[in-house]
Amino acid sequence: EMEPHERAFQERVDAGQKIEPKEWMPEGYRKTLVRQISQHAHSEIVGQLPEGNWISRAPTLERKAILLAKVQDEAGHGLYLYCAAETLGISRDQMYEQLHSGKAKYSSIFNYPTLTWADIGAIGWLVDGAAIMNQVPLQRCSYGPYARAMVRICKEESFHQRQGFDALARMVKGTPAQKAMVQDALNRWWWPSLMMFGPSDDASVHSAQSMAWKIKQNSNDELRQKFVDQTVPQAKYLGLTVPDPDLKWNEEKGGHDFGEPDWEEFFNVIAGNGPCNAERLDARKKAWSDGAWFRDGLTAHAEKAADRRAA
Ligand code: FAQ
Repeated sequence: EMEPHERAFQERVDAGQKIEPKEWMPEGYRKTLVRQISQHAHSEIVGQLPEGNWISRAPTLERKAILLAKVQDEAGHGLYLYCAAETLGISRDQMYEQLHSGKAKYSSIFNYPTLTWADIGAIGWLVDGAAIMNQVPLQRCSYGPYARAMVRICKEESFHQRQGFDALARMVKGTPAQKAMVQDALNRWWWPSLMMFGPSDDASVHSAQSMAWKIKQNSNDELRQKFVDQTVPQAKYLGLTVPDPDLKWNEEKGGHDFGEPDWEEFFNVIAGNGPCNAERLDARKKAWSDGAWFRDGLTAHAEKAADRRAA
């Protein structure tokens, strides 16, 4: 029952060809990409806030320089991704409007507070670690501009992940209080990091279609499993305890069994009711209104320049 256009499109996707801007695509494909890429962009932009909170309080000049660079990278990723979404016919103003009105989501993880310096290490280690796990397969996404954006972004995320692990590796060798601070950070960030991969497969409304279109290559649960298997030995190396009593190695499946994230908490956070949702959105809305004079100035300048050219 597929239309000829749609069948030809699916055949190209199945053959592993990239779809490029302005080529014909099903409306649902375009909408799914706008949703996912814009949410991804918003995540990078909102994701600057929890870490930005610590730039002025980093413990050394070196750590401060590293954190500044990381947060700037995230701004770059956001702008890069907004550009990728714009190729699908949505404007940046429309995307901001969707973020500010609460219509567009951003990653649940950024609605948790950064209470200590160890949280900054934990974000690099766990949050960037989860982001890489999710984004490496997106480099093979069927939509060319998104796939290509992911290549550079993944390289930078690897640096972010290592700097976080390095910061924590230093702290766990410090005083007992420093080590306890790292364990506390792991306790608070572990489950929210697992939630970054989205709801369990049976509750994931978009996965089947997105996988058929090769926007996603793996299911949410597959990537969550890979993340647990990769991260548990790293926690062990740091001498930390993963806060999951059900966590154990399963020889038969060659992976870990682990507990169920608190899905009620997850759905509550993505509905806008997490610990920092209001604070994050207010910060973004304030940045938007504080920048109004600058946008107005740019527009006025562009209009004058156009008038001069016309005259
Ligand atoms: N948070 O049917 P599915 C970063 C929503 S990394 C909020 O499974 P899908 C780097 C989902 O949108 C973080 N909402 O959806 C960084 C949908 O709602 P909708 C950003 C979530 O799309 C590190 C509903 O639940 N990375 O920023 C979440 O097939 C450190 C049903 O879910 C990306 O965005 C969630 N965790 O799969 C920056 C990666 N999970 O839209 C700063 C690209 C699900 O119908 C510091 N995105 N939802 O209203 C993806 O891979 C996918 O969109 C998933 C969700 C896997 C997130």
